[in-house]
Amino acid sequence: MQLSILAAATCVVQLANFASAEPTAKEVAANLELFWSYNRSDPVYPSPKISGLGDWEFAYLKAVEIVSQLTNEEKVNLTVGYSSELTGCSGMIQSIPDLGFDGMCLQDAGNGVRGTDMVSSYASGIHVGASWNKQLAYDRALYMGAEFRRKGANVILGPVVGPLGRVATSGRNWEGFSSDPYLTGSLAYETVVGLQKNVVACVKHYIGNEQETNRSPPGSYGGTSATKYNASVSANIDDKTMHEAYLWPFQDSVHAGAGSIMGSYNRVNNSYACQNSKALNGLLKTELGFQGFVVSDWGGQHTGIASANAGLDMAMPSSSYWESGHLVEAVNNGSVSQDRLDDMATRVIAAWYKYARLDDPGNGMPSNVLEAHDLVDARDPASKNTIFQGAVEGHVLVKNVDNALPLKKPKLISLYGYDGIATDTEIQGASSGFGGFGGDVAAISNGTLYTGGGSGSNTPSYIDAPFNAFSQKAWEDGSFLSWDFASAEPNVNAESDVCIVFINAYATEGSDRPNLADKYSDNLVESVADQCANTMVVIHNAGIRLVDNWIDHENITAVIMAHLPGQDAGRSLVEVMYGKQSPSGRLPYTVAKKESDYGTLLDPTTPEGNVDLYYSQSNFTEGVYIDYKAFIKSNITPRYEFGFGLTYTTFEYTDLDLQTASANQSYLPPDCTIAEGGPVSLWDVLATAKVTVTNTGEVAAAEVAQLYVGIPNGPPKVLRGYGKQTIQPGQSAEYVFDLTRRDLSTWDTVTQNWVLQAGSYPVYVGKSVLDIQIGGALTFTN
Ligand SMILES: *[C@@H]1O[C@H](CO)[C@@H](O)[C@H](O)[C@H]1NC(C)=O
Ligand SMILES: *[C@@H]1O[C@H](CO)[C@@H](O)[C@H](O)[C@H]1NC(C)=O
Ligand SMILES: *[C@@H]1O[C@H](CO)[C@@H](O)[C@H](O)[C@H]1NC(C)=O
Ligand SMILES: *[C@@H]1O[C@H](CO)[C@@H](O)[C@H](O)[C@H]1NC(C)=O
Ligand SMILES: *[C@@H]1O[C@H](CO)[C@@H](O)[C@H](O)[C@H]1NC(C)=O
Ligand SMILES: *[C@@H]1O[C@H](CO)[C@@H](O)[C@H](O)[C@H]1NC(C)=O
Ligand SMILES: *[C@@H]1O[C@H](CO)[C@@H](O)[C@H](O)[C@H]1NC(C)=O
Ligand SMILES: *[C@@H]1O[C@H](CO)[C@@H](O)[C@H](O)[C@H]1NC(C)=O
Ligand SMILES: CC(=O)N[C@H]1CO[C@H](CO)[C@@H](O)[C@@H]1O
Repeated sequence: MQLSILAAATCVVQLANFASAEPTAKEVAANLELFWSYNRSDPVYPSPKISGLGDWEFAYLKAVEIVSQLTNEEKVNLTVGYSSELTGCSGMIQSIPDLGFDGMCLQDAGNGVRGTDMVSSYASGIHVGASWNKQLAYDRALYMGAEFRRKGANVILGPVVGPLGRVATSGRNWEGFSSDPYLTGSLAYETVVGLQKNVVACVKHYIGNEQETNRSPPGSYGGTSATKYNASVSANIDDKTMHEAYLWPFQDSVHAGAGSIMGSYNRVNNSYACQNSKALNGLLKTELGFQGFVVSDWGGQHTGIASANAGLDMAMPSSSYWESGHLVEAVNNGSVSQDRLDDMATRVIAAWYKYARLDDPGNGMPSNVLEAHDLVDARDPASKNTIFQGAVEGHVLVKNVDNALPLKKPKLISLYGYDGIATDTEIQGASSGFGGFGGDVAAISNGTLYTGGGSGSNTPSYIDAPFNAFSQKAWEDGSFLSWDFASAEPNVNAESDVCIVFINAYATEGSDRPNLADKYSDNLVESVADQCANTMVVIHNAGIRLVDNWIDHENITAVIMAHLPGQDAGRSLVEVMYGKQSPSGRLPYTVAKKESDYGTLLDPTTPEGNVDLYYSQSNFTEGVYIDYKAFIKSNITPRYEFGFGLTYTTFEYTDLDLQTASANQSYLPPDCTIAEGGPVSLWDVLATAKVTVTNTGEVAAAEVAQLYVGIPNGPPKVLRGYGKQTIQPGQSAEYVFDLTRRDLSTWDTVTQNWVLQAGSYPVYVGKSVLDIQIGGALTFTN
């Protein structure tokens, strides 16, 4: 059937282009700046100015008023970080006291305040993804943002929505929510809204930052293994894949009102992300109508004039290109327009004004208290339950033979594995000797893994390790604990009722993971399982962890992917293992049977061949087919599919009801008014699905109902809705899924627009991408 396009093509975004000459090899050698600006990305100039879209109007007008009183030197100071030995901030912007601007503190990172005292360690991004709980994502962000604010930070350097998880071993996948753009985007939306009640959210890393290997050139800040090559890896992404996968969660973030976006280290189409005019001026500031400021990743700026003109608004942590009068001079000689500098400063002030003025930081605290300070307890006692529940809901039960779980007051419990106890020295946000830039990455890490390493790590108030929590529970139940957390091949007490092995899979910023399953941990598991008929495995995994070396062992009765729960790791695990709450986490990624099942998406691209301007190249030729879309396309059966997770009851799905929202809405010309996130009509609800889910088992549990759609000419199933509700035994709940124009559309590269195609759209609702319980179809016709 010939598919036609409905209601499209009127929203073409007009971009003003001008071309500039490409440097010759001789010019490249002679001019380093030109060398870095070498690109194969489309030029999009001039940089769109902030316009006060939507509810930005007041902040925008206020910012214009403030900026109009500044000299160019002062404006430049708003765009360049400075360092102060007095502050613990990751980045600082100077104050302008006369105008009531206190300066700004930009602080790591998206999972909790890093590197200071009196703060909390929240569950990490991957754990939030595994919880599939939007409300919990919002609540976490609300409390977390408040901690940043109380510490005097104005900008939180998170959340992470890139990497998206294209590369299975990528070192920072755990900082983001999921390998699916829809799930990631929906949780990013809630997170941005929650954070911005207190601080500016800085959504990162824009864009195509899918690997750590060769992320930066040698010698530059954040530079890693690229010792022989000139430039960082280039993510070469076609227009359709960009829109349907990598840009998608950034679009949700801008739609949520994000005040800041961080440009990534990598290149995109051979042009550095922080000077890529197509990505910044084109996609972000024109198409998505982004009103905030773009800040470079730390050291991710590689040119002065080119980056300013391409849409970078702030350089961190400092800028040899812009400071010391360089940017002022570039404005004076016309290389950068006065408008552009004004816009840079206006965007910075507007975001600060809208979300992060600390005039009244609450609790009567001074601003920028990350500077030498009296003890400031940033924690809200009311956050306790959110931190705990966030930890509970990211646990995914993947194997449970004959109801081995929940535990029923076992008499003799034996505990094994290096991950069962806290470390003997406090690791303080995992910033030293536990990741960090350029640190050696081990596959595993001593001590229970509650967060990953590098700038996305956080600082716990305490660590409740599994051993602590099981000790407490043994006291309550009168159980006896036997333990050996040190041995690689422990001797098992033959009288054990249950043996629990704690292992982990470590990952950190700065390097990609060496494997998806390490031998030491696998041997440990097998050694215990060989001696204990009721062996359970708990994995704190900072990313995908394969289990096929032992998953079919007859003595392994239960397996939990425990992800990165934050400071309440132990008690949240006990909550689930003893059935006080039934497990409700679902995998936000696909677990393969073997590494090679990920194909070319297992490992990062590494440079090969002769060194030239183009190395290393990462061609995203698989398009949108990553994670479950790739497995389904190649007809590979995974070990545990996307969306999978067991619980202690059973659910029945009935009464799927599919309605197009109004009989004629799809024929109306879409409203092309650009709001934050793109044309407003992208969020029109075109169809609604309803389904009834009944708890047919014995205990209460939360069910995550998932809706997948087959969009004509796309992957057969893409996630386009989910909901999570706790249902009592014998009770039913209705799940309602709204499908927007964007959810059902495809990106058309010719018209440069989202288009709704005529045709039939299969709809599947189920417990995972492969466990579909009920289905139907939506039809859009001419
Ligand atoms: C990258 O190149 C592809 C292929 O030419 C193009 O479709 C896409 O729009 C480009 N993206 C950027 C950001 O330059
Ligand atoms: C800009 O920042 C520099 C470096 O911190 C400082 O010395 C200078 O006084 C500032 N200039 C203005 C005009 O505020
Ligand atoms: C790039 O690397 C090559 C080979 O190491 C070296 O000869 C060349 O000078 C480098 N170019 C730049 C601009 O750093
Ligand atoms: C303008 O000034 C900048 C900054 O000093 C300099 O890099 C650039 O070469 C100058 N351009 C011209 C055309 O003079
Ligand atoms: C874990 O700690 C033990 C004892 O301190 C040490 O021997 C071992 O090398 C550590 N292992 C790792 C992976 O750091
Ligand atoms: C399972 O555990 C029992 C001890 O309870 C042991 O005798 C048996 O060999 C184990 N099975 C395997 C396959 O190792
Ligand atoms: C990536 O694509 C470019 C342009 O088509 C091609 O020259 C290059 O060989 C490809 N690189 C890899 C590693 O496939
Ligand atoms: C069809 O569109 C018209 C014009 O927008 C509107 O008044 C009418 O209510 C719509 N009909 C339905 C069934 O939604
Ligand atoms: C190879 C290529 O496409 N290079 C482009 C680099 O950017 C300039 C504009 O800055 C374009 O004119 C070139 O075509």
